[in-house]
Amino acid sequence: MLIKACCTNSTKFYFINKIINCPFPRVLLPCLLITEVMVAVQPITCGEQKLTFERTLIMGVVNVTPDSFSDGGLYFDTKSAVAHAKQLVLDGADLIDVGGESTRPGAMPLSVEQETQRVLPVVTRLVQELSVPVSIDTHKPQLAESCLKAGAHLLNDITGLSDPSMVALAAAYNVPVVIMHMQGTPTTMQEHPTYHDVIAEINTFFKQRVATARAGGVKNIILDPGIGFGKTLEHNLLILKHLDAFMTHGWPVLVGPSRKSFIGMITGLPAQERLEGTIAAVAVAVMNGAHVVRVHDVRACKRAIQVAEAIRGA
Ligand code: HH2
Repeated sequence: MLIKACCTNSTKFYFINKIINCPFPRVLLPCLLITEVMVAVQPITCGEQKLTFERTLIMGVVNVTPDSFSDGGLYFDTKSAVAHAKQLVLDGADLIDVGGESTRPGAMPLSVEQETQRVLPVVTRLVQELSVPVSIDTHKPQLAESCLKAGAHLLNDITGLSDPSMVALAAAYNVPVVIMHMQGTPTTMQEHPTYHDVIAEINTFFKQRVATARAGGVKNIILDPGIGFGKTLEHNLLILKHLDAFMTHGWPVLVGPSRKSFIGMITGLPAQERLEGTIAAVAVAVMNGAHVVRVHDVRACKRAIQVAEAIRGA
């Protein structure tokens, strides 16, 4: 059922079929305002491949950094980063996302030269040696262009295309872009995240950035509400609970809860011990329609996704 009904609060969505089947008196139905039609997403062309989203896809994370919040230093040299990416593909990753700059809260920006030195050799090898699309996690146009020239298939921009050069690059190289929402910058984003209505405000951001990207010639877009990027614990929980509210733009939705601090706030556990919390968040995301999940623990999440999808499809 693709038509959605919406109550006065934009965060409260109900599928009409659920309402009709439920014991609420039918007289309530006219009170509901049908505001949005959920559009089935089109396949996205990614290099030679088409991502069809018939199931939730897995984006495996490769951090070529000394300081990432959960795996900093583990894959800092090209050899171990490439080996790790290959293992993630064997584990079930549908895409690989390569990043060279940590975006953990409080992180200081890196120069484009340093970031390029870290990721370009990795991306260059992965596009030749992997069977899945390779994404570059950067907001710096100079690095993005070097990676696109080397054959990268997708741009993952945590600043949501705030730099117009990123729009121009995605259009010129005809690659899909992940438009992620963030309030503030990684250095300051967790100081005082404030929203009147987090879901509505992210949707407004998506509307604006999608319009800019489309006007600039970008053909394929993936939307990401940006778990942990200028969000409190409550904001992150609401985003996961109401993930389907972001499906109304007609573009696939990606979500990245993996090992993030909101899981630590709930469980009291450090980043290396957040696998079970990650799996719970991924299962909820799948139930709420996530098209792509960005995770570190691909094998375990793949198994959890298979079960969540079977339940969703029952
Ligand atoms: N999260 C991180 C980095 N990039 N990109 C998207 N689209 N969505 C996310 O949620 C996202 C992202 C942070 O995770 P990680 O890369 O593991 O950590 P670090 O930034 O410390 O390297």
